[in-house]
Amino acid sequence: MREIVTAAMQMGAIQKSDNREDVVVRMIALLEEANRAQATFVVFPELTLTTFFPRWYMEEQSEVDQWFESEMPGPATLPLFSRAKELGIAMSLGYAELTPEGQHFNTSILTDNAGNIIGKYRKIHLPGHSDYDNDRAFQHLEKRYFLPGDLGFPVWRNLGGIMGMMICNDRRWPEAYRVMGLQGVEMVTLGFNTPSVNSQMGDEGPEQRLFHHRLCCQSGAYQNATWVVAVAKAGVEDGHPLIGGSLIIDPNGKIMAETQTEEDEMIIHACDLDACNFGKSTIFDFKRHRRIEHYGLITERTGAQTPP
Ligand code: CDT
Repeated sequence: MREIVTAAMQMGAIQKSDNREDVVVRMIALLEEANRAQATFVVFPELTLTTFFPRWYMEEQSEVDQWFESEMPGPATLPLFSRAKELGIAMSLGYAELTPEGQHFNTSILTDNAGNIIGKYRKIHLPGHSDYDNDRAFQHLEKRYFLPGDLGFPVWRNLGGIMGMMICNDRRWPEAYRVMGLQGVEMVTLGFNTPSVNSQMGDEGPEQRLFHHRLCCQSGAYQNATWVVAVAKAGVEDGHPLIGGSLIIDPNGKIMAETQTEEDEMIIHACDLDACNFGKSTIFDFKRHRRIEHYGLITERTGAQTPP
């Protein structure tokens, strides 16, 4: 057995007016709870430190930049890193990254249990749009505020296992899991901010949104024989609801734990990475069964083209 006691740290709503210091206090409270439950690895959501600001249309770059972190840890996040180090707890954490070169990314980092950052992933599948869209009930401006990630889908050895990260919309794309699956990934972490209603189809509410979310995460886990730990920022942010449904999913695609609220809520599971071995050596033994000579279109073509 190679068990990692893993906690999904769902965060409830963060309002526009909330500050990072207060959010970090909430995060440390969850960290203490995870420690009492003997977790050694915790996963926080996408853009953990602030409200989901891409719902707001902004024209001034200085206004946009206030939502970004130019250092990690920075003054507001240092207490979290210090406490995690004292407790020997490794973390996965999402935030908006502003690089020294002035680039903006939707980023997730991985730390070891001594508080060192050992991995960084920048969100590749950015949903939404770049310009104000009158036809939507609310905006989703990730394409305006972020560049597409430039680091690929790497994996890292941590806590005795092989770990990868993706962010929110990435979970809807099987390619993201598979690129990590081809590197032997045993646990994928992913944070999300998913609006409870489809801005382009009001009939699509939380039930359907949760269905699609579980469907993507469970199939990604099963088809790559990996644990998936999916963590929400949930609740109503300045009138805009986000789904909860944080999940810990085993390599068979089964949900082992799921949050029940849209508040700050921890769920925990002892994830045995050796449970990945059976799937990886049988039905999803990629080396024996994949037929890459037929997969060329996946990298040659972006959009669908129908036959004449
Ligand atoms: N944060 C994020 O990626 N949210 C998307 C919303 C898609 S609708 C524009 C998601 O896939 O949940």
